[in-house]
Order: sequence, then C-alpha cells, then structure tokens
Amino acid sequence: MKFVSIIMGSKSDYEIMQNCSETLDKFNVKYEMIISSAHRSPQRTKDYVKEAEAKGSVAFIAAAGMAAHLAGAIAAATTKPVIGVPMKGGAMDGMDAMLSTVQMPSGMPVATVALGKAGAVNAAYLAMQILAIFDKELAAKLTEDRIVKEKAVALDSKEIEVIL
Ligand code: RP5
Repeated sequence: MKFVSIIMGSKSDYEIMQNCSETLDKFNVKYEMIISSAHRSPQRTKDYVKEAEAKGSVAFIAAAGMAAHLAGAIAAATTKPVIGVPMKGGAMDGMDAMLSTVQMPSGMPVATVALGKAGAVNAAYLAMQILAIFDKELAAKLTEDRIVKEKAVALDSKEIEVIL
C-alpha cells in the first residue's frame, strides 16, 4: 500500500491542513494524518516516521509554525521526500516558520511550499506528482486537472474581460 503521510505540529494547524487532506481526497489518494510535534513529542514523531515508512508511506508532508522544526526533524529520520508547510502565526506571522522550514543544511532537503492555504494545497499536489512518477492513472488525473484549470482561466476572463 502506497500513501502520503501528513504530520502537523499542533491541533492549531489542522484548519489549514484540511486543505491538504481534502486535495488528496479529491484525487482518491490515500493518506495518514496525525498530530506530532518536533519539540513536544520528539519520540512519537520519530516512531511514526519509521512505522509509516515500513507500511508504505512515499512522502511526508510536515506542517509547523513558529520555530517550525518538524519538517527538518522528519527529514533527519527518513530519506523519503519531505514537504514542509510553514504555518502562519507567531511574532512574525509565519515568516519565521517559512525561513526555518526552507533553511535546511545541504544533503537534508525539505521542499518548502508557501504559507497558508496555497501551501497546504500545493503540498498535496507535490506529493501526488511524486506518486504519479510510477502511477499512470494518477499522472493522467493530474494532467486533466491542469486542463480544467486552464479552461477556468478563459471562462473567468470571459465574465469580466474588456478587449478593444
Ligand atoms: C508549532 O507551534 C505548531 O506547529 C504550531 O503551528 C505552533 C503553535 O502551536 P500551539 O501552541 O498552537 O499548539 O509547533
């Protein structure tokens, strides 16, 4: 069984991260989702990564705010791709989390997406694009999704466009 793992540092991250799980649901991609913190529950985080890997997790999506060490801690425990979603909040409203998530030392990558909803959605897309390398059906769905998005641009424009 192949699936994606979503880990968030706190229940307070859940509202935004629902955008991630809902995106995976839309494409019928299996996932596990848990709360585990790099700081408050380091052993639980490490144990989960090992167990999920053994069960077939192909990519880890890690959401955290403030010091935002979760994605890095997960990257330290696995060689599977890790996607970091910085969360808003804290003194710098997410800028701190974004820099913390993106600034990994060489050889320990975390693919960092944007703050907020776009980041949560894109984390799901990126994980699916990784899965789709060896899943033709999913690859076709992602291609179809791009076509739908492209058509939507033209339709949206039609409603408001002014062309001389
Ligand atoms: C991070 O600290 C969490 O990922 C969350 O974004 C932030 C605040 O956590 P709470 O104090 O709301 O639990 O570790």
